[in-house]
Amino acid sequence: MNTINTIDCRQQFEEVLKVYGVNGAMARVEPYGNGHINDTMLVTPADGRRPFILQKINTAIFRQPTHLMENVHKVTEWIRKKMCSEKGSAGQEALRIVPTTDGGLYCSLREDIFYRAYEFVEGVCLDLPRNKEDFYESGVAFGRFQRYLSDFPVEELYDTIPDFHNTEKRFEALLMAVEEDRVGRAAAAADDIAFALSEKDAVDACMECKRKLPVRVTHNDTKLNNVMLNPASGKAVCVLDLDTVMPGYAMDDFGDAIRFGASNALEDEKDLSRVWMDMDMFEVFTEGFLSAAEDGLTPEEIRQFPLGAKMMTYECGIRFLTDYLQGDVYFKTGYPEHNLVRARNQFALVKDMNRKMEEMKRIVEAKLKP
Ligand code: ADP
Ligand code: GN1
Ligand code: MG
Repeated sequence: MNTINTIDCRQQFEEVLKVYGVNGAMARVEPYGNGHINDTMLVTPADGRRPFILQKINTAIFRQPTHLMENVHKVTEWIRKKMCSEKGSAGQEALRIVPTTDGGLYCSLREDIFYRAYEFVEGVCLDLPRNKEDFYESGVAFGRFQRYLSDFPVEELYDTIPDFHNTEKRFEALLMAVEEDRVGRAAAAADDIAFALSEKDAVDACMECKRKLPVRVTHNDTKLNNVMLNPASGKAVCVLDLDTVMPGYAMDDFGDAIRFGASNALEDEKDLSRVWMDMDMFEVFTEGFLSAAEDGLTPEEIRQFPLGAKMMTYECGIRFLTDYLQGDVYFKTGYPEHNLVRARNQFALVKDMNRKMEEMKRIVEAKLKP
């Protein structure tokens, strides 16, 4: 849950809203969505103007918000053009930045305080798919995203978070956090740390595999709740959360989506007997993603999707664990053990994926075009 102390922030919101031509004293501003990173608000102006999304960018994580907004602007304009020229794209949207009154992409109050606004996209955003169709559609949305950007000049994008999906660097960060044990939590997480370390060979194999794959423009945060679905038709409307669009690997976009949406349970489910990968969900996502992206991907990239699923789940697990050991400085948390619960949950899923690896490979292989 996006918890923001709106009363404390009220004065700042009013200042920002003025830059967007809105009388903040009269507008309704409510925390919105379930993102772990930015402060997201739904703003409903009193003057009848359409509601919009206002986000305070997390500048502790995104150190160059101006670069980030340039990326988002370029990518959304590019996708919009592609949609216009493609038949069958009715009902699809690309995120639209609301400019400030003087045409800016963001509003900066101070060196480290950045806000940006997006037009509100109508629809439903889910933390768990309600059925196979939801997950299939999210696969279509991310597959399409991949295809629309397949000829975007990748060198034009900034790395908004360097080494974001460099699992080896994430592993090293975990080792450092264990060694430092800054807040004295390592003992409580000893078994979890041991599991993380036991997968070191998989980290090396994944790094080796990526060296042979093409670098693409990827989303890098392909959670189901970063896609908007049309509540009436169930079709994907829009891919959200473009902060991490940068050079990356298709296997990571595929994998991160499986990590989140093919799990039987929420990312922070404590009852680990409920945490396992649903192979039907795996299969429908593969179908949806490939139906929309396949022509732009090589068979070798597609063959690495099962490894992507496992490694993105593992990587997310070690990121949660590292954050727990560092005192919850990165992800938003709802209670003190939240990151540990999330890490255990992700590791339970990795274990299930290890058991199901051959089955995943068979499904993917069967979907490759002859
Ligand atoms: P975070 O980086 O913190 O995850 P997101 O950009 O994903 O932030 O936004 C958090 C949530 O807010 C999304 O999961 C979605 O529910 C909602 N949201 C974000 N942008 C929009 C938008 N333009 N229209 C409607 N809802 C949105
Ligand atoms: C964060 O921003 P959000 O909530 O969509 C994180 C992802 C993690 C995810 C885990 C910029 O995603 O990398 O996989 O939490 N985003 C960033 O739920 O770190
Ligand atoms: Mg998000």
